[in-house]
Amino acid sequence: MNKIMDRRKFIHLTSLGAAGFTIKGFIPQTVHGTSSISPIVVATWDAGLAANKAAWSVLGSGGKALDAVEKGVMVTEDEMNCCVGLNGNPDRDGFVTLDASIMDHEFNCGSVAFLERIKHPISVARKVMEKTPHVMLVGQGAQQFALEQGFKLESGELSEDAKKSYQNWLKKSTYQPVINIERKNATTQLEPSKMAPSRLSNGEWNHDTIGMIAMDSMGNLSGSCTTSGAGFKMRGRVGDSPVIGAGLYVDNEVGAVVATGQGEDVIRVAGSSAVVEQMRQGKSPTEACKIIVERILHIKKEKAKEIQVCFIAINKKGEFGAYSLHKGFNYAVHTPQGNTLHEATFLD
Ligand code: SD4
Repeated sequence: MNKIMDRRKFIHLTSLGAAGFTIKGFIPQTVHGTSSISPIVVATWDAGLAANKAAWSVLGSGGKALDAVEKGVMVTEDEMNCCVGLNGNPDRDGFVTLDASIMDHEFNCGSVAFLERIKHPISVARKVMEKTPHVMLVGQGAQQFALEQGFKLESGELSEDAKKSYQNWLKKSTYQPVINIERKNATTQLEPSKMAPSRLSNGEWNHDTIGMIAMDSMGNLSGSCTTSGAGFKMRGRVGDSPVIGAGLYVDNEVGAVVATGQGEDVIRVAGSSAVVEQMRQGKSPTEACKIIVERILHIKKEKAKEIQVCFIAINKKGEFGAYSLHKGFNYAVHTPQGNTLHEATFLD
């Protein structure tokens, strides 16, 4: 691994179509001496731009962070091809299985894992949080609960793209989870350790999760995370996204964090919770994310080359930050000034 490069690259995209502007962490403002705080929402990857837009329709009109983070990622669950929602790549047995979690400003949280044939796992996760005494439901039980709550059972048929990818994968299948090299040509067979997100043939990282964290005008934090997980994973495999403290964590006194990348390695260090704890010790969101990425590097050593892990974080002051193991992770930030895509600082 090379020395840490402390640079921040910035991609100038705004939903307003205006020239980009640099935001180095946004400090919430007191408006006219009231307690009104400027909201902020941050989401993983470039799909975060569209998700943020939907979240902003809630936050921008004074709505709750919890509603915003649900509504935001629902866009990605609907639209994303390959890796979030029912259009995602299947497991090695040909079934799409979904993981999602949500957490509010009062330590309420809910999640679903290994959920099949339900379009919006994030909304089922919210129902788990609000309607049950539990935090997590999985598999058939999660599906049964979703149906009881009025969710529709979808056909379970793979999308056209997913069918093609799966057919390609089957040709060489040795019945191991594989890295999803390219959507059009997802045939490369690698070891189980090399799962999502994966390197594309041009060396960039593929991505397959939407994570979102937000602060509303009351100063309350919430977060959400949803994914179809690693393509062609073992049947029953669950990643970090539905694991509270790993893929997502919110402590309203400190901050909110969400992870994307190789879930197994995020779970190993209780990633999102660990980042929150660093912020509690006074670290900035970026510093806090970096410390936990370094911890993963320390554990994985040479094998860190094969995986990607990324965190985004916001603190109670509305400052945001991100860090990834390798180049290529970007994230979207929506404030009252606009919706912008940023490239995260990375270790190597
Ligand atoms: C998982 N963390 O299932 C997810 C995958 C992911 O970008 O985030 N990929 O391990």
